[in-house]
Amino acid sequence: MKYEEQIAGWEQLARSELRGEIEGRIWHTPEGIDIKPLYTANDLEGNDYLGSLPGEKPFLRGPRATMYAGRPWTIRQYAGFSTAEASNAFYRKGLAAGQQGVSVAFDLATHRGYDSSHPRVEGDVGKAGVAIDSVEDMKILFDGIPLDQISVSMTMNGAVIPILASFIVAGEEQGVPRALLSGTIQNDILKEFMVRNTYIYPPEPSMRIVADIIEYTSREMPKFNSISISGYHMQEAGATLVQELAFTLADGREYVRAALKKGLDVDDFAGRLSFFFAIGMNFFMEAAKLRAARLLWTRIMEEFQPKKSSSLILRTHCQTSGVSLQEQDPYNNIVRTAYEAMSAVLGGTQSLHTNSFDEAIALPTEFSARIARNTQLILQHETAVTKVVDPLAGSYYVESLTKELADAAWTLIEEVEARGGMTKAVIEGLPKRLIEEAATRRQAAIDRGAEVIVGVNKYRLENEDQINIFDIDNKAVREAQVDRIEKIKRQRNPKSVAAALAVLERTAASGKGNILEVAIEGARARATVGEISDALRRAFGEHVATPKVVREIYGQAYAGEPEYETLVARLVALTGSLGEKPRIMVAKLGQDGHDRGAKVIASAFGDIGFEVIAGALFQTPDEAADLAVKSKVHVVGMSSLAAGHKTLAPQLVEALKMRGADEIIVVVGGVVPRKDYEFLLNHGIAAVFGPGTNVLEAARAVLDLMEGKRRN
Ligand code: 2CP
Repeated sequence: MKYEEQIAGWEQLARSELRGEIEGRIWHTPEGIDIKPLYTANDLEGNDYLGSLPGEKPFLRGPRATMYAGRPWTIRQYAGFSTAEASNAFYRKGLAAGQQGVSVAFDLATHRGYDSSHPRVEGDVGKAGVAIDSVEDMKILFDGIPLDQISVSMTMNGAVIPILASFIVAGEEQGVPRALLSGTIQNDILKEFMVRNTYIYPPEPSMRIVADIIEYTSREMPKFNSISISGYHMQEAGATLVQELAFTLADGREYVRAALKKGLDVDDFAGRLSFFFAIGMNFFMEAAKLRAARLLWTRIMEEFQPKKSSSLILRTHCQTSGVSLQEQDPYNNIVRTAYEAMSAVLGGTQSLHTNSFDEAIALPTEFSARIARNTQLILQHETAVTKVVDPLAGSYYVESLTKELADAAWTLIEEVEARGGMTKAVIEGLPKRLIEEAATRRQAAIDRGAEVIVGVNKYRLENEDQINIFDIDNKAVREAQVDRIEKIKRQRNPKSVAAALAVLERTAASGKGNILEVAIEGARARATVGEISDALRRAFGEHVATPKVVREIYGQAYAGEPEYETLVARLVALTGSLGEKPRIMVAKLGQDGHDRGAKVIASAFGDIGFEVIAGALFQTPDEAADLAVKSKVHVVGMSSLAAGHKTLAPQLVEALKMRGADEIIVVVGGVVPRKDYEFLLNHGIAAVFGPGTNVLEAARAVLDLMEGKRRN
């Protein structure tokens, strides 16, 4: 029988099993790729890469010939909290228990270039990462960890100059010359403007910083990866896998151009560019995404005509998806993470972080961190997945998916190119808008139950057992950091500090010289992270984003559905009785730049019929209260994802009271552990919406509060 006839036979069988058309079983993915129930050899037609081998161009099957059969991926768990001492102890324990590399999470004050003593960061110090104010903290962070043997990743973008400078000096003072330091600095500023928001300076000088770091590390630190070009945060912010792939690679191309503009030879730095992707729950598509990424990166790099084949290779770190973790029935997260980890490994990652099951609500405990690490150890030692290179190769489905993803991403990459490259596209706001639209669409799909999340919108438990979670005494950390800063300032030579900072400011302002090179002198003289950042602020200015809200995506997804229309009608009635639309301000306080939740809420509430005022990022409680009063809002919705809520929410309530505006209803949404609800409710917060809240339910609750207030 001919193959076509065989397939026609299958179709007939399938129709009779389904008692209907097969077309109804096609899954229309958010990526715009239609997934069929069956893939056959016909789907491989026109696929030019089936015969390629791992370690060879175009590296689709892996960057190394032997992959994990030669050396397994690095188990690199991202961690950091409170003080350098506490984080150091955590790293040492992790390394003793099988972790193979270190990955530092800094707190948001450090990310944004503020010392712990700065008044703007009161709620942020030591919360979502470790507080690092100077070389002294950095030395404690790596005490007893040999920096010539253990590779260190540092997730830092905004304050990348003082942090990398302090790391280099800490290495030197540990007896490890910079040429022997191995590791990776994230140093990927473009995605900060799109989604992650820990930028400090405007895009153009920020790109110079990236290029200066590539220049310096390629010359002085041959074992160090100068950048980790990251799609992770795009997916976390709601990007489809095609968007994540396209924008990340387009960012990479932009960084290569920035480095070439500095006069570097492509072969001197390309081999030390690295990548970072998220791995979510779409199991095969995620693995295919990594294969497609390597294929497309080779295509992009060939344009620059490198001589070394290593310049064409995409090497990547992966992290299991944070947004796939749920607060409800949290042990399910262990299962989710294990599947995601397997997908990353089948896709051929070089390094991997597996999330802890409690990370939807707090930083990991020792217990949850152990399970996360063991998830990878079990993969490496018990499942035999390391024995064979690229085991998915030749799969009709995965090969077809790899090509479809690559084609779709390439179209988007070309669109960015037509707009003049990624820096321009970012300034115009194209990627940010597309990602926010995708995020809003997805939220509507979850709220409507079209996308099932077990334990959240289906199979939900009636009673949830509370799990132990880890909390940080933010006040104690801040006091300890302030004491250390004061001690350093007493002991250092003020003249050397002032001179180093003046040189740094001049180097930045003049556009000549290497900023990292001169910042190292500042760090050595014990200039703090805040002082070095301020010198650059004086030269470059600061970036201030204007918040924009996407419209008519959430509403469209719900159009005509009774529960949505009922809510819209309630809004119309309330608007009639108020004589104006109910006004809600969505506020982000402190240095928490995670704005996916805030953006989705603003967008959905706007569609339902509220007038939405989107507050700027990084406001203090006083600034937010001023804006709320000026805008005459009825409700402030504070979105908190970085654990600052217990400090910042009561301060906001107080600030409104001081302005005589205590009639404004304050609600809090985001990553708020249940054990904090009572505290917030006792401090003037009217309602708390934790992770997994259905947006329509939140809107209903806000309306109840407003109507209740009018009746009283
Ligand atoms: C690898 N090697 C091999 C083989 N495989 N040698 C022989 N046979 C093999 N099969 C060699 C490599 O060439 C390298 O040596 C060494 O072994 C280490 O391997 P690697 O593949 O380079 O692994 P790595 O050192 O772990 O580096 C992986 C990355 C790096 C991806 C290149 O950039 C990295 O570690 N990134 C991590 C980023 C990270 O952790 N980010 C955290 C994000 P040579 O070096 O001598 O060649 S935190 C996220 C949060 C959410 C946030 O951002 O907010």
